[in-house]
Amino acid sequence: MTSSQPLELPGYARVYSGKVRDLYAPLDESGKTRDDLLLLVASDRLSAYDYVLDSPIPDKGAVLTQLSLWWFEQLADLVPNHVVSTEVPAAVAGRAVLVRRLEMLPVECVARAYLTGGGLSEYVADGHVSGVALPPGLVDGSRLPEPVFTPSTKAPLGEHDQPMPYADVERAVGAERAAQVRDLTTAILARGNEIAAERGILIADTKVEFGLAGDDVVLADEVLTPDSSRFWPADLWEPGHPQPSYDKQFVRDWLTSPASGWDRASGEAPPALPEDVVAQTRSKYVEAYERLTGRSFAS
Ligand code: Q0T
Repeated sequence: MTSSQPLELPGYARVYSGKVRDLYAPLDESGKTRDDLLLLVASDRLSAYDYVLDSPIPDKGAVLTQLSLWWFEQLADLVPNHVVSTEVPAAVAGRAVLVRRLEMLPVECVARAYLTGGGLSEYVADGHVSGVALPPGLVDGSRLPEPVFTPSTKAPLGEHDQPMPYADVERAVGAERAAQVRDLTTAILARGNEIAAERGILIADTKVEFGLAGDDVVLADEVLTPDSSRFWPADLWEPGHPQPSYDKQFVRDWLTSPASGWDRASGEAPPALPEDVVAQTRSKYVEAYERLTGRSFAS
């Protein structure tokens, strides 16, 4: 079963729908929303070129949820996480997690291990990314000497995150907290790449979100999935040009081919995907999960 529409879940109130995930609050016996827990539900929706496509990818929500849970375990010695339970309603089995409701920090915590995208644009302009000076001669796809923290603002749905100067992070959360989340974010990406590199995947960059439980910083949201990170196939890595995406390359290639009949510049929504593109894309998510975790994905 493919799941792309937000559901009505008995016993829960929907509190937020993002591009690809939905958040619910559990209701207590008297029907009031509990303030201590949330249900984070991953859909099978796929975004590409800033559109949520009409064609869901079967099992994508479950694969990414299981991958995120596996990464939380791999990172548990670095940072506590928000997971409370994987016992969830049958309608969202495998693709939802019950989490601790945190006071979220108002920062998208991004770290980059390879240079591309917005980080590359900043580097080309003045040799820095997010205030950090980089060596000369780097090109699209170059590995950075070490992961760099490049925070961004949380933009409302439909808008793009903006780079956030580190001094603004300090003003928003305090200098000590800023240094803590900076160091955690780069450590998460470094650990991710240590593990992924042995398994043929490079993680170019990633976005994580932290919340507070009292004074403790807790890792929230999803972690080191292809939706929160750029995954690249290691065997095709060749600095000097844009790298193929591990998960979305079939979709991008088809949407930009004459076969789709779609013109990205037209402002029109992209067409539905052919079933072979859907199947190939599903296979890439499953392959990433199986390579990284060494587990088989049984749907
Ligand atoms: C959150 C309190 O994109 C988001 O949700 C996807 C639907 C971002 N988001 C996270 C929260 C979480 C989490 N995760 C938490 N543990 N506690 N808020 C709110 N929005």
